[in-house]
Amino acid sequence: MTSKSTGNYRFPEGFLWGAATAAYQIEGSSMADGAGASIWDRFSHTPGMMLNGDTGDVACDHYNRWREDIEVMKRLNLQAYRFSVSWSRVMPDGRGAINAKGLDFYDKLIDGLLEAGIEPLCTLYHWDLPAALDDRGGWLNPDIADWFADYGQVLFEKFKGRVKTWGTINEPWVIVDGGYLHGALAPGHKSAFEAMIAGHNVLRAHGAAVKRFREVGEGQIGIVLNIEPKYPASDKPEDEAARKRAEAQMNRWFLDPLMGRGYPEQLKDVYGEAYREFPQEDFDLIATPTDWMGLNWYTRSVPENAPDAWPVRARPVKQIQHAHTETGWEVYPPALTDTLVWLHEQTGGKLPLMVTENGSAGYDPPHAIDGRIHDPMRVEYLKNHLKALHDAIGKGVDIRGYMAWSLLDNLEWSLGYSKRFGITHVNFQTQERTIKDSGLLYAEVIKTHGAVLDRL
Ligand code: GCO
Repeated sequence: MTSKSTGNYRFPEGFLWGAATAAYQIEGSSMADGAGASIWDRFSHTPGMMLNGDTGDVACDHYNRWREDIEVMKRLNLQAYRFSVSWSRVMPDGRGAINAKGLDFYDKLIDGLLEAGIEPLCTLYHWDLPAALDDRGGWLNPDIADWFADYGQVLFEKFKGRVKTWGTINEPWVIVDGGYLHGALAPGHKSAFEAMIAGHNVLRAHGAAVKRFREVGEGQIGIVLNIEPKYPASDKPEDEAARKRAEAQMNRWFLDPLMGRGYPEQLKDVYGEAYREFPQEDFDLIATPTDWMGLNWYTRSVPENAPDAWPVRARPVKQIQHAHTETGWEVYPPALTDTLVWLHEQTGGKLPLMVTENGSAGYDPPHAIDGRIHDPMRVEYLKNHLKALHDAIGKGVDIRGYMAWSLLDNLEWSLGYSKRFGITHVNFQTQERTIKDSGLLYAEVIKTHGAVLDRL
């Protein structure tokens, strides 16, 4: 508060700086100590589903190296760490019996973080559904709302007073679009009929967990959405209609019902005969008020009308004037500002927001060179997105924190280890960690509350 820096990019007092990961992407040892399999264990062991046949069997070996990883977090000056719990580690069958050793892993991790002065932000679900629940229909089974709330209760009670900020579900859209509509992610289904139902049950499960949290939990709870803003490709009416369909299918499908507005009308046009009506009581459950919302943000898109692109009938136009990351995603930082302003408006202007993921895949080498990893593209990306984030705060958006994706290079889902998003490099042969140039910059940003950005 008494700092002398008057830099434009100084962030508000109490702004929380951290980094994020997800269980299956980093932990490894997914079957250790009595854990049950998840749909990602199954999917990654199904030939042809993963690039290069990669699996999460070892990943970053975080299950064994979490102490070392907390040391990395300290060197990065992190104030917070967003991680997810593997449901089937804690409840091998997804319901019923608790695996004490699995729960103990997170118990120790949380204590270790608190000891290091790092605030744990806990996500209940980051895509690794217990395989035993998938055998009962997974997200297609309406009972999953209760299973999820019961699982949540185990964590709410166990970590009460230690975890203060909770996230229910990470990116409903990706769970459904990847897992049930296009099939590129576990469980690998391809059906619009299923997607409508799975999406609805993901939202119901979120609502049921929030309700349960109010009964037995303590702290703040919210959901984490990925929003990729849709910019106009032209002023042709058919492109504007395509833009609206894309926005409805990717962003408003989940945001609107959470805000009590039901499904956006364009969803009917997208899903046609697969579109379903659901009872009002479901929508009431889904709109159970939360304390905050997380935004995962990577890029924007510029969709044009494309009648053959199933089912949205829109296809992004490549913006060749801008850089693209290694995943082919356009680098366009002003869209982060726009998205935060939009989300602030869409959520009624009162819900605190947090950027729960933001980052980029770059062309990093497999091993450190002279003890360093130079990642100039990621440095640029980080710097410019932090400035864009600051601009949104300047426009009056209530943003409480920023979690870089990711603490570590890790398993990028079906792309395996081919894409590196870390601010810390992982040598997957030796498991050696090296903080990248982007991580060094981030540590400096945290130390100076953003003021270092004035010079960059
Ligand atoms: C996500 C994902 C991460 C991905 C990242 C990069 O929540 O989108 O949670 O798991 O690794 O987004 O694609």
